[in-house]
Amino acid sequence: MDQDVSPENRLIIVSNRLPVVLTRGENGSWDVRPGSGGLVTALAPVLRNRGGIWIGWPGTVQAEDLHLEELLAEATRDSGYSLRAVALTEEEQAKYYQGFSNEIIWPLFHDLQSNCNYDPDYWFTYQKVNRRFADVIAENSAPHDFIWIHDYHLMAVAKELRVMGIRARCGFFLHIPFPSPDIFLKLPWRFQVLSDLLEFDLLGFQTLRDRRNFVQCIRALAKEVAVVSRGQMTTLHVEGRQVRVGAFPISIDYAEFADHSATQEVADTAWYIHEDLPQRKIILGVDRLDYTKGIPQKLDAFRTALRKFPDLHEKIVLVQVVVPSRFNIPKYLDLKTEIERKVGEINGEFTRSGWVPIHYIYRNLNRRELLAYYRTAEIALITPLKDGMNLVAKEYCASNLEHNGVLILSEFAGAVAQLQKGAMVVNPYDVEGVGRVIYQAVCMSAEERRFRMRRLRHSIRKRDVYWWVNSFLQAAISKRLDQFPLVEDYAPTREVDHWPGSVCQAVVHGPVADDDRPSSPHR
Ligand code: ADQ
Repeated sequence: MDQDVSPENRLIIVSNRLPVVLTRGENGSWDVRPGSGGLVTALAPVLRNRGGIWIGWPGTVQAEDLHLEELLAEATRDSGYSLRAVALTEEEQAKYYQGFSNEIIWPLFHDLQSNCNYDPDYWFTYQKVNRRFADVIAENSAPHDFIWIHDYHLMAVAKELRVMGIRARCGFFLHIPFPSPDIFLKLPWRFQVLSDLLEFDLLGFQTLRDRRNFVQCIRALAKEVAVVSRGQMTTLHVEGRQVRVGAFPISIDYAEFADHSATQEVADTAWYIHEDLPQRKIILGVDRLDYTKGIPQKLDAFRTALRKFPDLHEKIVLVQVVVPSRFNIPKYLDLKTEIERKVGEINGEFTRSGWVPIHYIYRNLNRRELLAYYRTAEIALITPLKDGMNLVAKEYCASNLEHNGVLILSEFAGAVAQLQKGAMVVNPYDVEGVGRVIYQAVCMSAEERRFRMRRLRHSIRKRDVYWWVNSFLQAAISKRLDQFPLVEDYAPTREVDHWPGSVCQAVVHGPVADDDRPSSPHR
């Protein structure tokens, strides 16, 4: 087995945001806290103790504001990896992050083209900022490192590295969906974005559907590229190079969710939640404030269920948690207003003494509260209009220790590919259909609930976040996670199933220490 521990064989993760949140206290001093959200949840545990580097934008601060390097070193003192900051001006943030990433690529790749704002200045700044990221990578990497770039904010980084003469292997994982050619063709910079992506050595997508969409775009727009598909992997032949393209469905640290949910503090919190809602079944929604998550449609479906099935009255409560996100973009503020108006209307129509049908929570929950809701809710209602994966669906199942929960899941969430056999799959646009499924879920027998939930938990346990990282690294560089150098001696291991079929080792970590969860760092 190749146990190459050369310091040059490190894993370098690059994402828009560093996995920390910096906030300024009242006395002007800075506080550094670990971040949360899909990407961090997935990657922080697996980098731990591996001497890698994470490169990203540190947050709201300007680089000159503080002793950034010192603070970042302090923040990762015990983490086993180091952080390097990419400094960005406010204008760059506005045009590259809010602009190109979140007003063009985000809506377009989620099939919501009418939400796009194709400002040419955004594209110009996007390229400039991708170059800045490439500069920081170039300063911090060595030829044999593996550079793993994350998400749609950084699609041009490999191209910029190649222009600088950096030849280190680069992989890219897209956390959001990749659209079909009909939609992708709308992008004014479609040729440049595709050719930038072709500079990576490995391209990873969430689902086979995303991979297929990407390959179809290549066939339509880059006719000189030869496409060879074999088994799970497609290989693109581009000017004498090979670019491999695969589907790697991201997942969660299943064991950590299951273990933490089993703790007394979570059980106590769950008990109090139900104690306050006696005789009610809790239907839980947990979504970032985002128009892709289908929150207004979900509320309409809930209203339909209450109108059509009066026997549900006083028996169910929808707890809708909305996690604040992207406040600077006007569409998000409009969405918040729309959600709050609908919640008010529905509660106004149905509330009676002792029963308020919707409990609306607009804030970050701490981890204990979130797990308590997962653990105690009888039904999870997860109905995005489109979603790369949706980790909440998997977290809910991992935390459902009593096997009595029902997962209602949108057919447009990436997670459905893996979870369709145990979940009740719905079309989020079909409010009557979702209303009916809510009713069926409430009436479902204990036996069927148990059968479905066992299936769901089994499939998530089998393909957890370690499986995901191992699959990607194996495809990228024929290396497993445990073949990266350790900076500490101890590393308890356990076996995980490995894609595409072999068995390998993954490190078992302690609970993620992020009790007070700030908003997602890469969002
Ligand atoms: P997101 O759009 O952020 O991620 P999701 O996959 O659901 O969506 O992840 C949300 C994360 O936030 C979960 O890990 C959850 O635990 C956390 N969270 C939820 N509610 C919270 C709360 N109230 N307080 C604090 N944290 C909370 C993007 C893509 C997804 C893809 C992920 C990972 O849009 O489709 O699944 O990346 O690739």
